Amino acid sequence: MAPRALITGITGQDGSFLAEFLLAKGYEVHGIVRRVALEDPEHRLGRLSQIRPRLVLHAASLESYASIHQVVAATIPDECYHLAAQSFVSYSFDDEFSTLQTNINGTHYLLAAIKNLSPRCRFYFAGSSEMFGKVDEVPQNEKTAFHPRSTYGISKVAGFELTRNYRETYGTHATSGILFNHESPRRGFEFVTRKITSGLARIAAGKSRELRLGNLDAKRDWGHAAEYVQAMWRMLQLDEPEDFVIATGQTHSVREFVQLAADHIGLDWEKYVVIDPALYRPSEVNILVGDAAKAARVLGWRPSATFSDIVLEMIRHDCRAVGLPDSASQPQLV
Ligand code: G4F
Repeated sequence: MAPRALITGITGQDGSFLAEFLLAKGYEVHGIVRRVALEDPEHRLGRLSQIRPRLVLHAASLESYASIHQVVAATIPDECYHLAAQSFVSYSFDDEFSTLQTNINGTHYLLAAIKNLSPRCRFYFAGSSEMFGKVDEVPQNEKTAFHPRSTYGISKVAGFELTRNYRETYGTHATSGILFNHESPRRGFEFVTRKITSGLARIAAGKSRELRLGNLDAKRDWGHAAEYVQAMWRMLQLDEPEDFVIATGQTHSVREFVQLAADHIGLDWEKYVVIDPALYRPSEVNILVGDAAKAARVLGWRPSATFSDIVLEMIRHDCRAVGLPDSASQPQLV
């Protein structure tokens, strides 16, 4: 019988890559989505359009234990990938309460439902490098202390601790992946990488005159989302659950990202990028760079996409989306 996976956050960047990956491996893939997504599939299920007929989608809310219980009871999954969250760090400064409530309770509800209804199910929690926050060592590994700088980071630390607690207390096969930033052309437009590539493409196409950004000096370890979801699956194949850092080990500033994307289309970015103090965060995570040696050793997982591969894939995609010819023949706008 095909193994059955349940994915929360299946409509997002990671969820859609993971669903494709698991289908290719012969899994029966179920996903939890909001009811509104089923009512407006064109807009809300866009990333799943190619695989939609092969998925079983369930309407439920991570804010309601009853609805989570119902889906877990109906599916009795072998593996559960909990990716859903309020995942935009900036928003967590605007609404601390809902970020904490949704992210912490959602994880707790799912763990409790699995413990009660499907105790042999293997559980993956999407931890985050934001848990490290104000880092006390570079690079960060599984032993680095957490010092989150936002309620988003705090909610992820709480989810990480809940996951560990279920593993130690109830024997749940529960794992946290501590994933550093991971991008692709499916990234949401609010995150800085996609904001940059879509914004520059619109400028190059004459559809926009400026790109407003915040802190260009922040440094992130950016990998490719399609590779990172494979690490999630590898974690759940271990006999004994353990936590893993997933990262490239390279860090680059937001400024470098802008520069490389703009260079690719021959745009003098300094003429178009406006620094907007309102986009600075009240507390910033200045530098993240991960050490994924444990993942390489235990999971045999290694990233292959480089920073420049990712930037180029995204800028080329967004240029095509606004009707520009492929990069080599971009107009020079300097
Ligand atoms: O792209 P970002 O919004 O991602 P951030 O905050 O690093 O978080 C992402 O990665 C985490 C770790 O894996 C995830 F847990 C989380 O869910 C999310 O996927 O911002 C990156 C950096 C920040 O330092 C920010 O201050 O870019 C800086 N930045 C500068 N200008 C901006 C902007 N970020 C955004 N979103 N928009 C700007 O205009």
